[in-house]
Amino acid sequence: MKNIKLNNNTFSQFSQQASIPQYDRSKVKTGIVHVGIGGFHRAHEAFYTDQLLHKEALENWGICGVALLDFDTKIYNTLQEQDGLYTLIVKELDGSHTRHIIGSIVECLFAPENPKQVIEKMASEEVKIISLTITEGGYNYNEATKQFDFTNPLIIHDLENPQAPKTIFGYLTQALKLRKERGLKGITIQSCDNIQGNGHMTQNMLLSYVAEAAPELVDWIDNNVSFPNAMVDRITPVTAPEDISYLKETTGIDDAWPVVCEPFKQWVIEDNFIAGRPAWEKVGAQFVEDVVPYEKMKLSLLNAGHSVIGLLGALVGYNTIDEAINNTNIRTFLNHYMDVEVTPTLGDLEGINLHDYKQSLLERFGNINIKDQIDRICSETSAKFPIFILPTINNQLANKGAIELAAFVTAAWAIYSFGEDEKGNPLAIKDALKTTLQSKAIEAQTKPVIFLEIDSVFGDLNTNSTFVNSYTKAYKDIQNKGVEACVITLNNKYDKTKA
Ligand code: CS2
Repeated sequence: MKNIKLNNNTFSQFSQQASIPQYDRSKVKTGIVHVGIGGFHRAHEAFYTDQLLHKEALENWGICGVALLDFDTKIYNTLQEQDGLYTLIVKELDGSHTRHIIGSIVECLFAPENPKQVIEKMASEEVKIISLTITEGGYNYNEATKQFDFTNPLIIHDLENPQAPKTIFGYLTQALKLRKERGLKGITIQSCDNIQGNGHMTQNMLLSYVAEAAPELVDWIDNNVSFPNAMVDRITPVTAPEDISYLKETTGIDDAWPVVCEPFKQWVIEDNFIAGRPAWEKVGAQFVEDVVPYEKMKLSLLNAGHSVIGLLGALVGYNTIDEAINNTNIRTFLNHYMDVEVTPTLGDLEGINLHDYKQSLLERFGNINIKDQIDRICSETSAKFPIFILPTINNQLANKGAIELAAFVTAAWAIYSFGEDEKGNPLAIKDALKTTLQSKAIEAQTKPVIFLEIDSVFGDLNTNSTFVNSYTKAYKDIQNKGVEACVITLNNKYDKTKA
């Protein structure tokens, strides 16, 4: 098969191999600036928006994708060369692939190359929404102080160089300043990251920064910017080289960076858009008044579930989530964790069948076609743990509930951070706190509690004797017997308690 590079001139040739944009892309104008054009955005918001552009003649909701970091050069160059087009490959449960060529990203900007252009774009009148996928760590929140981290060198840089910022906070501040000066009213800043109360978090962190950088802007933001909370969901593994070559070989589509994802998708959003919004509900998003329970459920079951399987699975020696969850002992452990320790913390979830939700997670994690990398799941655990697992622990401790399984996972993370699995193979630790994690992990081998002293991750958990005792016991058990033997013992105990 002849391979053809994907771009605006060629995409219509692929109508047999994929669904293609049926709308006139040249008419679509930017209404959304999205920061962070990695896989997740392209499998989620950009997909929903593309679907909507098929339904509505409203062409003012195109997306301008912004690559914020130096590290994003490759995705920026790829999307530039492909006129914003890319292939979304949905890996169905039966092993087949459904392909969509997505056309909703109509412009791309590379912030490190031209910060002014990005600020101008965010400040332009036609932009009504600035949405973000900047990862859990991108919000610059410190778990120990419960505040914005002004010691971050990038933040110090932005305060000193307001015209050439490096962080999202520097960019937003400059753009909002311009909007105020120009008399523009109303813009929504919409987080699409996995954080409890992601809208509130964005608002609080931005206002903390602005209070230092441009205090005169605080009132204007209070009156003119809305920050909807949202729950976002679609498992999107890192695209593997085989995904790119398989697409080329089977379809002739030469796409330098397609995105692969699972069939499931969910987006539950608070309807709080001060300057209007696309009718995403027409393509499956849910608008609700209170998104908190949905967020809590997803973060503490799905995302925490991922971390549980990832950390235990990595130590046992698995590479992908499906391999680990298809080990019955690990699967049963996760079931117990969800039922015994997470479920009591979730409160009322009107209209949701929690039992079905938990079962669906096991099915999604078990999808053998997805091949979601354990490396991806365990990366940046220092930013994920405080959001995915710590709230469950704190809640359970406050209510004198069980924490043994969460303590076991924490111990597994401490041992994981040493950088070797149980077979002696190296584990690639990818984490902003890597150096700290590794030095604490070494000390923890003789005194496990030392790992809990990383207060930006654990807060004051190291002072809670119930947790420390359980964690220390788990640590020693794993050291002596290995993860799987311990998991079997715990499963036996909880099988009986639940029976
Ligand atoms: C994962 C998420 O990063 C992680 O650890 O749990 O990326 C997860 O796959 C998505 O949130 C699914 O919606």
